[in-house]
Amino acid sequence: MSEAVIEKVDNDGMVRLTINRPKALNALNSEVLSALEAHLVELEAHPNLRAVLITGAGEKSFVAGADITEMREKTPEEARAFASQALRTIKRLETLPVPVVALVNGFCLGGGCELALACDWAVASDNAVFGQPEVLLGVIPGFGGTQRLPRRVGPAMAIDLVTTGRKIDAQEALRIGLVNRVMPQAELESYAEELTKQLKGNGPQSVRGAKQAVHDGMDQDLDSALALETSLFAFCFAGDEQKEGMSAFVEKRKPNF
Ligand code: DAK
Repeated sequence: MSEAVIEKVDNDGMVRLTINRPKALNALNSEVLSALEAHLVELEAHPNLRAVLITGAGEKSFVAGADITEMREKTPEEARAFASQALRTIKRLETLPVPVVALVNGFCLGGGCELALACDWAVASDNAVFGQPEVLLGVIPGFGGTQRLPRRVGPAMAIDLVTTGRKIDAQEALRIGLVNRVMPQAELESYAEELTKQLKGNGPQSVRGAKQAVHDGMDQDLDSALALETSLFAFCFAGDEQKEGMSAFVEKRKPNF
């Protein structure tokens, strides 16, 4: 498989994907998108997948956007095909049944910000820079930014960002809810380790169920979403995880999921 995306999987189903084009600040070209999609297709079939972390190679950039050089000469038909490939790939990431976390280690612009928005949450290094600067290039966000950004930060802030194209720092991204946490770049690795440890300690089916309830419920009215939660909650009692988790509590020991 192409080295444009590097995958590391541990024995417990924790996966790390690294967008690997550091000389171009990990800009998303067709090769990167194809490689990413190929990894995601494999991960969709992984029987014991627990979580996915996604980051960019090097210390300067998560992803500095779609590849402008590659896009420059595209016809409208080619632009549509490129956007379709990106939308499909990003959707695959978003709909993985396990938590997907962006470790944003620098520039997170345009398609990079849209990639981070498809993750369940994002954690940023304090040097990270966010933005949807497409209007500066004569286009609009094409990888879902106009739709996922307002859902995460609200329409007023989203329209501000997509029409001015202004860049914001990690602290502002934290304030508006674009990222969950900000930390020195040197601490991103220990965060990843801590998160991995934490998720490994939890019931794998419960973690999947909790994500599903939030995701699927967001698209429904409240009563339907609450009914969905009830079904998923009841389903927990059909498997071993609930018995082990609650027995471990009563027996004052750690659960063995
Ligand atoms: N594409 C291609 N190459 C890029 C790039 C990008 N997005 N970003 C950086 N690079 C390359 C630079 O060209 C440079 O390459 P060399 O000159 O060394 O060969 C190398 O990475 C290092 O970049 P800089 O020398 O510029 O580094 P600086 O630290 O000075 O500046 C920067 C870093 C991130 C501020 C700057 O590189 C920059 O402004 N980059 C562009 C950021 C950007 O505008 N991103 C959004 C791209 S547009 C669609 C509609 C829209 C879209 C897609 C589809 N459809 C409807 C189909 C648009 C999506 C976007 O993401």
